[in-house]
Amino acid sequence: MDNRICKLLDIKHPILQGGMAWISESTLAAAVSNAGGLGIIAAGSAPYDVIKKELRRVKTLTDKPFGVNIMLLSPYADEIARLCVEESVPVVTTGAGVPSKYMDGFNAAGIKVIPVVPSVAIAKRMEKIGADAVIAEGMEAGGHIGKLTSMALIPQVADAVSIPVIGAGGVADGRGMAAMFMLGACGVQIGTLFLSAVECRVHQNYKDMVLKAKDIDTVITGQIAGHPVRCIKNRLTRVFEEAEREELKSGIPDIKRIEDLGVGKLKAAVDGDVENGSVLAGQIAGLVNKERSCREIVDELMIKFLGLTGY
Ligand code: TUI
Repeated sequence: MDNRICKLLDIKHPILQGGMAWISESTLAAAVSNAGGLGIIAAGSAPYDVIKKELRRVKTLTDKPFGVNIMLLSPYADEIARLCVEESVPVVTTGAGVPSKYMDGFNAAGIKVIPVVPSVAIAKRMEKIGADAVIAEGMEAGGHIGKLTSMALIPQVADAVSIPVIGAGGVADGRGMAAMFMLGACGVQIGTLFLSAVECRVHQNYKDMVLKAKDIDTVITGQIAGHPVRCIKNRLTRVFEEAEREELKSGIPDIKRIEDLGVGKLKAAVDGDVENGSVLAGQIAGLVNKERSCREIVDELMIKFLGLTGY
């Protein structure tokens, strides 16, 4: 396939697996890379040693390119960036910030840098600091999100930058992938669909919640604290809803109270407490109904995508 993302990353299919904190580890990343996409290990808020082990392991499981996602709000972001350089990771994606201070190190190590962006202005900034591509992520996505939908964001970013644009947020089949290409993307990043993969080692309770979710089952928590996070409705999201309503009514919202409600809650869900934890997932969860291997997922995405676009 004559595609800018495949050429840039030396991969067969223009499909990146989302870097989902606590979830995207070496087994999942290697399975996606072996299927011809780009598997990504999410550093999340894990320290150097944990991710070093994951990097060593992924290299034993695949000889294909893979990536590391650095969550820039992590207290360990500096050491994870250094680790990526030391280990000559082929690709780094970033989330929740601008990776300016790491760019010299990444460039010197020949690492391809692909930040996630929620707006045109931030996409332009990423191009200016030397990003190789951007992932424009619509608010349909799971986890920490921006304000714009994929439909509005992706064509505007595609017009504003010259580097390749990867579309994320709302893709779980070949139709969604084709739509992203119509909007100007030349690759997709997919998270929620890979939660259902056989090789995804998230707790079965989390997987089942995604598999059972319907179209209207995700909500956004933490909006008034300035950290909007999309997750599947459960006891915790109802607690958030009530607390946010109370704080807004008070006139002087206690932001810390809202922020504290989310602390440690993703790990709780990943470990199986899907009622009191944050079950991060995108709006497309309603389309994800069966567990399959990463190879089956990637192959089906590509067959449908190619059938629709005639690539
Ligand atoms: O990062 C994500 N999704 C995530 S990260 C996560 S774990 C977490 N932990 C603590 C607090 C919050 C989340 C769960 N889900 N997606 C990529 C993403 N990046 N979405 C939005 C952005 C973003 C936002 C602002 C990227 C750059 C940006 O720049 C603003 C600036 O000036 O720093």
